[in-house]
Amino acid sequence: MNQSGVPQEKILEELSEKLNKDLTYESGKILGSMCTIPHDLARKLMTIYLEKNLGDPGLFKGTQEIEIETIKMLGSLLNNPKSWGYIVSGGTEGNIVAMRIARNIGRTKIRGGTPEIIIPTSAHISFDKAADLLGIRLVRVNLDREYRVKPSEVKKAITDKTIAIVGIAGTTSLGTIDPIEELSEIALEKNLYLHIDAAFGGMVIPFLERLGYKLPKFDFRNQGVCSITIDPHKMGLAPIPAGGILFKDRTYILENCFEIPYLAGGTYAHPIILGTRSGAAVIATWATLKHLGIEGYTRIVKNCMEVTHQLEKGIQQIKNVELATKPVMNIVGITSKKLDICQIDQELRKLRWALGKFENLLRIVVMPHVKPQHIQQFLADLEQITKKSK
Ligand code: 0PR
Repeated sequence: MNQSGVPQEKILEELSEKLNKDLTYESGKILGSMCTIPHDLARKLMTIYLEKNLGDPGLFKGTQEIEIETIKMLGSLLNNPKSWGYIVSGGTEGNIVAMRIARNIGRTKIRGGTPEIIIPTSAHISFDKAADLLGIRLVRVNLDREYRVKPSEVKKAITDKTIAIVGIAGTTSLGTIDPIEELSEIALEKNLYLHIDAAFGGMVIPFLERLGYKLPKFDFRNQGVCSITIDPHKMGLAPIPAGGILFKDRTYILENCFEIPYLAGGTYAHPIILGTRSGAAVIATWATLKHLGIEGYTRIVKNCMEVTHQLEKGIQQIKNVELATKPVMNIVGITSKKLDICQIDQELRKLRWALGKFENLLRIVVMPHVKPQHIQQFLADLEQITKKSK
């Protein structure tokens, strides 16, 4: 820090220079992100209510009620009005919190040894973090040709140390949806905890269903599903930080809360990781969900799918690159049998296109900031690059 402080105008000048290096969503160049420009209403509310702290909800009872209402809205979207949960810092925290609850419930059943959870090989890195933090062993199960976990392999992977199964509704790399109905059957039969990571898909699939897409039931309609991660700060147009973790009902958390007795607002017991946390993000999420409603989100998802189909068709017309799989939501994987995908990515980056890069594919997430003209330009650049590559 400097001794005498710097005038505000100078700070703003310096900032604008520094932040010039950032890519912007408006430029259309950000094709590999699951985040986007938050809704205007959310932006406004974030600044107005910046000081609200849900780490001490007794001081902010109104904000706490708003969190409960937000969870109710997400719960009804996931077909369970009895859901109980929290707006958390993101999908990572949601998954870690769910794995902790699963471990605490499961470890009484396995009588010693390292608890195991079965995850698809497509699972997000947050499960590695959870396993490391919680002393859990991950058992990874392979995918079928459409990049969905194989229920028969899940069944085979179950041991007397298994405490939970994870299914994904909207995988990080390709947006595919695991056969959750079958996973639910297995979980019920074997009396195992089933967590669904719908961090991305949770704010997409319900609207695709309304648009007539035939997709597997991924939510609490399956009796075996115990918890779901669903992030408003991805396709929900909420500001960061706004993840969501929902449990089937309150009983899952009752025995698994940390109690903080000394708070100014009174005792608070909760099972999440953060202490001080943003009330403004919760208020902004509540407002965005309420304002857009089912119809608003359905429209947004419909637009994203139209752009997704434009991209899908465009890729099919470019020689030497292929779709990794037919997109099930607004995530598209590009692979190549002939060309080096890393090299293509490097060339795209020179033109400032920012895609996600996985082992053997490039990922595009067609978020609301990605418009038809951006895709048109991207496809033209990709075609040029593939012509030059060997
Ligand atoms: N579960 C799934 C299925 C995810 O895809 C992600 C994030 C998470 C959980 C964790 O969510 P948080 O990042 O909110 O903790 N997936 C993106 C990814 O890793 C996150 C992301 C977002 C990456 C924006 C880049 C980016 O620009 O690809």
